[in-house]
Amino acid sequence: MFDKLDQLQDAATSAVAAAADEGGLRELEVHYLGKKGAVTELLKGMKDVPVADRPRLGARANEVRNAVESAIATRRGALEHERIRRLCDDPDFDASLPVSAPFATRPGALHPLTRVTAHIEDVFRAMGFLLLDYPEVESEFHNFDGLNIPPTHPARDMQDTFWVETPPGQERQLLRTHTSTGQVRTMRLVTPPFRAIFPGRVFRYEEVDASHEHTFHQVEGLMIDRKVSVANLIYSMKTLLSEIFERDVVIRLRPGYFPFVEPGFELDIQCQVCGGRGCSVCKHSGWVELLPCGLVHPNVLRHGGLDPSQWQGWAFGLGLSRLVMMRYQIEDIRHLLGGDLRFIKQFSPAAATTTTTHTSGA
Ligand code: FA5
Repeated sequence: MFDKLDQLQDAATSAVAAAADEGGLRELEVHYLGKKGAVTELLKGMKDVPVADRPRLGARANEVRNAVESAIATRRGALEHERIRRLCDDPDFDASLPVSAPFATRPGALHPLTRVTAHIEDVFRAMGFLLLDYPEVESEFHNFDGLNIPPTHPARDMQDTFWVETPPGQERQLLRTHTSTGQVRTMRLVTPPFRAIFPGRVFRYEEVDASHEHTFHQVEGLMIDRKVSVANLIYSMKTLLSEIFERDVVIRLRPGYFPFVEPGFELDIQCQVCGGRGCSVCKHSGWVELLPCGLVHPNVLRHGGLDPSQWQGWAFGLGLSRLVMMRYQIEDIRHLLGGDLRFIKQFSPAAATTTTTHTSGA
């Protein structure tokens, strides 16, 4: 068997090296490596080999397969090279001619989520914020307990969770339901005072509609200092919104409940898709929940290793996907991650100046 494998490798590599064109090469590939190819056929004889020799034989068969595969790749490259050389030598071939329509390279467009994220990062970097990145698969502690949400707390039901299978005895893992997972991480990582943002993808096991996705994006903001105020928080959020929208947008602030802030607020924006008249995005209310925020709860500071009598903080959790919808008047959140290129193409630099409502078919 070992001799047969040696012979097979020699025969295959010589035949491949002599293959005259791509068609011949493909035939050899099938002949030697295909499902019913020579290597597989030879291995059928494995059952007659003593059990002790089988692992060595298997390893040798893999070597032969790899050697033939690599010979084919080398020959394919050489044939392609020859083909291009022949083309270039052809006096009728003009490499400077423009490419005809179906083959022309089309300029790409940045996804609106990418554009707005980059813009937000610029705005906050200019205000001295750190830019941090945290895992999407998270511990239960960083997503819940560290944020003052113990297992029995009803707030856990506010965010339906995708749990990750975890071996018994290990801390439970999940797909983070919000970017607030970075709060305790940052407090433990960076010496205060500091300010930071952490944008990212989050996941929730919930029903999808025009304004709810199971996978969406948020940007968390966190500032820790000796003395921080709600006024400072509101200033940062207003700066963000005026930079992104480049015009005044109508907002409203109302009390909001989150176990990890006290007091907590909800900042809503007037729906930019319908101008506040009511549509499926704002559930006919004229308002879209965008930017919950508040002063960091003392228990969260403690989990972060900070003494609440010395340090204070504020935090916000921007609904980035919804901000993008408002910014570009996108009437259904499902377009964002739907992968339809007709949608993304509308955001090419030339198309970005339009103010029409964006749909996947336009
Ligand atoms: C949170 O996720 C909190 N972590 C926010 C926070 C951070 C509060 C810091 C206080 C301090 P909420 O579940 O409301 O809160 O989500 C925040 C924002 O994400 C919402 O205002 C909304 O804009 C967006 N959002 C929530 N669920 C979805 C969804 N299914 N699809 C798209 N966007 C969503």
